[in-house]
Amino acid sequence: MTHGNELEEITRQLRNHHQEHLLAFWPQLDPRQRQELLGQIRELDLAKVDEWVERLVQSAPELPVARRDFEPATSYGPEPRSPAERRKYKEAIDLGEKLISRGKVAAMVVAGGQGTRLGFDGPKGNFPISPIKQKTLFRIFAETIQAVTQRYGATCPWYVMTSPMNHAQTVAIFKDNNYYGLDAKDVFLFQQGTLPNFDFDGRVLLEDKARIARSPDGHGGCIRALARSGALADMKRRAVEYLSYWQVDNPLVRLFDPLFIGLHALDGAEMSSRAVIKNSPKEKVGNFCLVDGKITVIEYSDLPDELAEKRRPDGSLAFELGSIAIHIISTCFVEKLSVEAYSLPLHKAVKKIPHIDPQGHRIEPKQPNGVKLESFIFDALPMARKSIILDIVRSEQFAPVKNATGEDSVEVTLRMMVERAAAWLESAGVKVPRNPDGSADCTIEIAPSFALDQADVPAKRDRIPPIQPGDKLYLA
Ligand code: UD2
Repeated sequence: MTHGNELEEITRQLRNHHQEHLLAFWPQLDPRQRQELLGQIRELDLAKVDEWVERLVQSAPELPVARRDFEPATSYGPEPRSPAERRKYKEAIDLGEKLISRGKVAAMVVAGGQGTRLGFDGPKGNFPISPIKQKTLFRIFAETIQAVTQRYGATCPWYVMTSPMNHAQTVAIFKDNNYYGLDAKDVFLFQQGTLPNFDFDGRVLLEDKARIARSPDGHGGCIRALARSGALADMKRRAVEYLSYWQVDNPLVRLFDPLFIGLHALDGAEMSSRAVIKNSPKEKVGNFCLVDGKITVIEYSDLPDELAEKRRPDGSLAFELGSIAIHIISTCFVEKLSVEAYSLPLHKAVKKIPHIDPQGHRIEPKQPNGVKLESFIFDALPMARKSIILDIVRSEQFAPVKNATGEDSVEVTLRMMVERAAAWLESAGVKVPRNPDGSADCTIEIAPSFALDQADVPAKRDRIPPIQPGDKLYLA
């Protein structure tokens, strides 16, 4: 097809799908820009675009299921609740350790988000968070992986999902930091896909005259990205069977937890989750519900108030299990999901989207002006043959850094890191100076090389000096 014919054909198609404005600036573009724009338009699946506009952009978001169908989900507790469970936990820990030491478990972090709420310039994984050494999130995870590798004598590959918005920067950060001491061949950085952005009338927005406005396709995009990037093939080559999945914002996450991995494997689960007991009915975490007998996450914004507020006779919340986005995912399940038939549903997010207007002027909106579409990894849960939930003690494993101030802020995360370290030392008989309000009157940072969890501390008791009020103590 000649260039002219192709342009005519594309114009006709765009007109049929009410997207002809994408070529509005064609006469002003140079040949390179024209090629670029045509390439982007060719990549748009216009039939899908129509479907998204009708079903998502122009309609109110649908509840995933009718509200009468929600039931609270149940979980394993952080500690066994019966002698039979005690035996099962022991068996699970043994199995989990065996799987890690045989190299069957890999780490996977989703780090493609734009981190706008934190107001940090650059990939969020590069945010310095540790209380004394100012280690970045990426460094803390890398040191944890290294400590696990040393403990179990196995290679634990690390898959890091980025997005086109931060991939090059993330790669440069890993290179500049020499992969934080990990072997570069065991760190696999791969990019998620993007989806076009829309105005409220369903028109695809232009970022500039030759470029369609797009944004990352959500953490659910990891399924397709794992397959497309070759990461899934890499896992299969290494005979990895389980992925330890987490979000880049949580420095307390316990990677490679033998109990969690072992319970998942013993129960024959395909995708499993960690949960916190919610601290309020509307805490901003997903809610684990049972829908048609399947574990399903309903986002806080979608759980009807009367269910969020519902209480049991003992006063606890009926829907108390909050999703903290920590999962074990079997690689065979990823493979199953990566087949089109299992594609995850898209959700609509109304956002402020910079774009150019029909006159070509750059607009930086002050109010939400359009729609981004995303898929969520937790929507895969009901597709799993079997799924289990394991509660955590919040102060041990969950302190996401999301905001500059207020809840889930840097200050809260820092405090939780210090308090966890203090609690670990106290459990080994170390005297930690405390303020009248009970908070630690000192700053403590424990490197993963020193302890991966509380149980590692007693053996190193003689390496811990006495702590005076106001001290800064780094243990590595
Ligand atoms: C997420 C969960 C919420 C709860 C909470 C725990 C959703 C919709 N909600 O809330 O239920 O579990 O976390 O902290 O997920 N990301 C990508 N690519 C994308 C979008 C996000 O990699 O296209 C990553 C991002 O880098 C981050 C994670 O996914 O690591 C979470 O994204 P978020 O900060 O948008 O999620 P949040 O805080 O709304």
